[in-house]
Amino acid sequence: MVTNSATSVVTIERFIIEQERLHPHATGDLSSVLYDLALAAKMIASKVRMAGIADVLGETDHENVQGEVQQKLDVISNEILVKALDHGGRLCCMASEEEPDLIPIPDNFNTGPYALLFDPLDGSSNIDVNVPVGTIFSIVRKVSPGSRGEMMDLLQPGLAQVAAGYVIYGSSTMMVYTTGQGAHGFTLDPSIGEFLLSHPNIRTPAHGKFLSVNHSYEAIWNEPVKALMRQYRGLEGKREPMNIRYVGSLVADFHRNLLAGGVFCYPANTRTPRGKLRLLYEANPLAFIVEQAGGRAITGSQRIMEVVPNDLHQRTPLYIGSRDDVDLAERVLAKQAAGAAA
Ligand code: AHM
Ligand code: MG
Repeated sequence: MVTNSATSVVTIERFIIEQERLHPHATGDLSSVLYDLALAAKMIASKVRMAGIADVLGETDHENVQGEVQQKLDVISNEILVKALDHGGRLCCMASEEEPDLIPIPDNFNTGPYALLFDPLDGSSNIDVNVPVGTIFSIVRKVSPGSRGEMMDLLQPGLAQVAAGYVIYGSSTMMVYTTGQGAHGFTLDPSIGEFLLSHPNIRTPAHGKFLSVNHSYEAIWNEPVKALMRQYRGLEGKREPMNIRYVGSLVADFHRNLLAGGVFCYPANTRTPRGKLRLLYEANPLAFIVEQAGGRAITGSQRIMEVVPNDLHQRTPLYIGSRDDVDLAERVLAKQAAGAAA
């Protein structure tokens, strides 16, 4: 039988161009940023693949007379992203989990109409034990008056995002992104070095079976959160118990639940009263993706993408995933909060 598989192969570059054509006034600037991100993702993927070997080389370097110290992969990933994106003339500034302040575009490069925020290697503490890690990114339009970006460009609510996505470095490397027209997934074919469309228009199930939460914090959760977890686990209420699956690597937990259905929760606790995860480059981009896939993301009481940020590294509680499961969080947390206030 002769198959016509060649016509169904869509590279990420081709897909980005086709998406751009849906916007008659598109200039190509956003597409260029997305290409550069895909390139950076491939470079990071190749470094992550070498993690165990690189660690060995790092120790050797550490002992040599030149005193070269092996850089940790999260620092390397940060540098790859900055160097892949800073000279394209499409960005006015950047921000990274790895850097305390705004990352300016060097004076010798042109600037452009977008700002980029990213977590270069989320879950990097898992690398030593070969657990999936990821890159998360968010793109917003420049709103400041000058040509160089300012903090006001970075401190925009998630609803201002024009594109967002993540890359998971797992058993395969995948990039999932949205520009507001669905969430689409691409798998890296390492033999040709291309991301190929593998998951067009991802839809997350309305309710799922997976509950991702670090249950070891139970003693430091408040009562409403404990009550919610009892409901998810079928210990109270009429729900079927959910299966607990927690990698401890946000991208890996989120990705599994996006495809298979479920909810990821990182509630506030008495040790981290504002939650742990960062609003601008962890929660917001994943919220944009999950909403495009039919799911939801809330702080507990508010839609994540409506939160107005006031700090670059601001943290937020996060409940994200299948619509019905996040609805339950909203209902239980609101009811319990009302009860406590009465
Ligand atoms: P990081 O940005 O320092 O890597 O921390 C974020 C990670 C997430 O990937 C993960 O969901 C969470 O921290 C796990 O935290 P905990 O170990 O408290 O459950
Ligand atoms: Mg992180």
